[in-house]
Amino acid sequence: DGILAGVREDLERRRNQTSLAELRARVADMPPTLDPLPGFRAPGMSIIAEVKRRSPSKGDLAEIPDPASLAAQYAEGGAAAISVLTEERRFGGSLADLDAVRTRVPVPVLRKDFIVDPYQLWEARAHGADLALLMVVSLEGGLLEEMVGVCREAGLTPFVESHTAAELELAAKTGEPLLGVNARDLTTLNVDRSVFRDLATRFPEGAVRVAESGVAGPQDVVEYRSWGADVVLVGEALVRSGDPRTSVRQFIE
Ligand code: IGP
Repeated sequence: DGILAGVREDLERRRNQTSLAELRARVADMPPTLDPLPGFRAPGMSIIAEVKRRSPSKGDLAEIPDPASLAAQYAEGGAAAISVLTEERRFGGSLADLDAVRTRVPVPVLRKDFIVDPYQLWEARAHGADLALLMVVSLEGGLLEEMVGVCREAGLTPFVESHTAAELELAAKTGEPLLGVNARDLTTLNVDRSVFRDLATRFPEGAVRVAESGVAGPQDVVEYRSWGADVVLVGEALVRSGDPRTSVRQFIE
């Protein structure tokens, strides 16, 4: 598939510049990661606010000259965590964005990318991430379990994303508590929030239920909450709002 081919090519280029051993040595000298789960489990709605410049479905979303400042405003508005899209070709992100955001916010930071190789997890950790996205659809044949194990070894909280009932079942089998359902179908790029509603009852007991994509305004957050979401991940609506701090605040209320 097109996105993954580019992701793998970019990853091999970076691997040639910085070895896994080098990354691991850097991580060994870093402070421990932040645990996002207490914030996500706190009463009321939690928001993961995303730094995203572009997307394959919408093209250019926003110029973000200073991702750290955007993230700081998200955190001031009360975001429980910040998501940073690091994929370069389709989303216009980078690991530099992750570094920048890490230095500016006190809340946990998620590396959002197409993560298919343990190298990317050590890289996430070395660049300050506390969480890493694991998409079930791109981690077949035991790779999901392996990647969950690498997350744990690196001190990262895995955030396991599904889009179908079959994927959510595989996600549940990992035993991980932080599970998301993306309302966007990544093959058609179509967003349908009822995908979350229909899967909401299939999360395992005790999981933190994250609804991803398709929030245009506070009423959509309220709807996701009525379907059982503990956390909502919002990108486009926040990067396009003129006032990200106030927007996050309105989404939580
Ligand atoms: C945010 P939105 O519709 O609020 O901009 O969506 C987020 O859910 C979306 O960026 C996303 C994503 C992904 C992007 C969810 N899962 C996996 C890339 C890869």
